[in-house]
Amino acid sequence: MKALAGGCAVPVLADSGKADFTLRIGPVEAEIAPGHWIKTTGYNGGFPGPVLRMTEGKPVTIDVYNDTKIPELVHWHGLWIPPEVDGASEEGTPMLPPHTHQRYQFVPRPAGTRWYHSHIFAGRDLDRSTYTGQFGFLIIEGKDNPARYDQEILLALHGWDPYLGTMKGGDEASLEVGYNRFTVNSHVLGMGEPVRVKEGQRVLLRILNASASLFHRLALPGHQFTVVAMDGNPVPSPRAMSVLEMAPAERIDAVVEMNRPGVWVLGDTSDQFRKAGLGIVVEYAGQSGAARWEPPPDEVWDYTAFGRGDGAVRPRPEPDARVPLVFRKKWAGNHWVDHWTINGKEFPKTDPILVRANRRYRLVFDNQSDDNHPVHLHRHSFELVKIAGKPTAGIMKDVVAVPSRKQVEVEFVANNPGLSLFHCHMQLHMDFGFMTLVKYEDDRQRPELN
Ligand SMILES: [Cu+2]
Repeated sequence: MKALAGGCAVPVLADSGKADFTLRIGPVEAEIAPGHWIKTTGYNGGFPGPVLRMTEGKPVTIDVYNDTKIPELVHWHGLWIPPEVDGASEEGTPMLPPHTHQRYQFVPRPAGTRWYHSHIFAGRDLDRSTYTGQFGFLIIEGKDNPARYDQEILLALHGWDPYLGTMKGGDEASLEVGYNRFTVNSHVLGMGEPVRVKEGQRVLLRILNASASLFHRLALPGHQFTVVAMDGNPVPSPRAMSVLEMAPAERIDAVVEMNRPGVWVLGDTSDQFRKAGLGIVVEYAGQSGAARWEPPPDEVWDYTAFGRGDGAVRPRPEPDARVPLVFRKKWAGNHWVDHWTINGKEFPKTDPILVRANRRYRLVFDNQSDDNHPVHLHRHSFELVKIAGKPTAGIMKDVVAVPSRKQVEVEFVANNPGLSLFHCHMQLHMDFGFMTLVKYEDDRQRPELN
């Protein structure tokens, strides 16, 4: 991305010069709680990885070094970039072999809170992919910043010491992933630096659920979160909430007015998760003492609360096509990992979602299972249209949680040709069938795909 020096006609090699960012994938040892060490894989020697701040529309170069023993791949989650660099081998991004490096170049867009993470198959190996410390914020600054705030705080949630076990009991004792410890950023609740605030400040929290499989609900006693963006995209109706619910891979930007001085726990509403570390202390200037927790009021999390007010009444133009996608569990047996199907088939045998450029598609998710699934579409954003029967408009996301036994409808414009992965973001689900590809039928530039 280096400019040619004054009038020189010699082309500059694409990989010459210093990259804007460098990531080294390698082993990490970290003390997340007193005497409790985690051995994992991370970026640049720790977790979360470095915050990558980019400007919308300004090309960037990123050098990624793989210092591990296995092929790796970094996915730039939520960006509208080509499949060759998106970071999904299913789309055609080349894997990064052990002890090699690769330079990635792309134009970052759209603006907002994005992130990056490993996107490889883990299967039953819980030392791989999103179970590890390979996650970090990627923030794309836009031309105008809609939220006014005095301080910005980044919080990434993650589970540790994962194990495969039977959580529910009963007849269908399938294996699921559990965790013994949780961190916000690099430490369990109570260890590490608190979030330091001052009375009267407006603090912008950018929160990322970097869990490989768990939903989290967060509260900060006596405070409200005004949700201004979801998955990095401004919501039409910002709204104050006592509790934030986040599916794996979701991001929320929320502004908190610091108007209740004290020392507080910003943590998971589940006692079990919070006591296992999922939280961080918020400390007002001049205040001291033990951090306090109070259970929040009961509150229902409903995406449509943040939608355009007229979403329920204004007629919506009919999409060019509707694509029904039925999600089902294929029980594999007691103490086995379940398999998952989309329209009756497991990846890689799933039917691709065929699209034509610049047409609008309605994806109709029908979750015929007992789990909630956070589904993710690569390289595109989609608009929420209907959540469990409730119409809405104007909320743009790249992950949506489809509740158990419910239907969710979203629309997207096929405006970024090339293979695009669609999958459940729970690592155990995507690895056992819950994945398919969006394929452009008129993609002449990529004849090998036809
Ligand atoms: Cu799932």
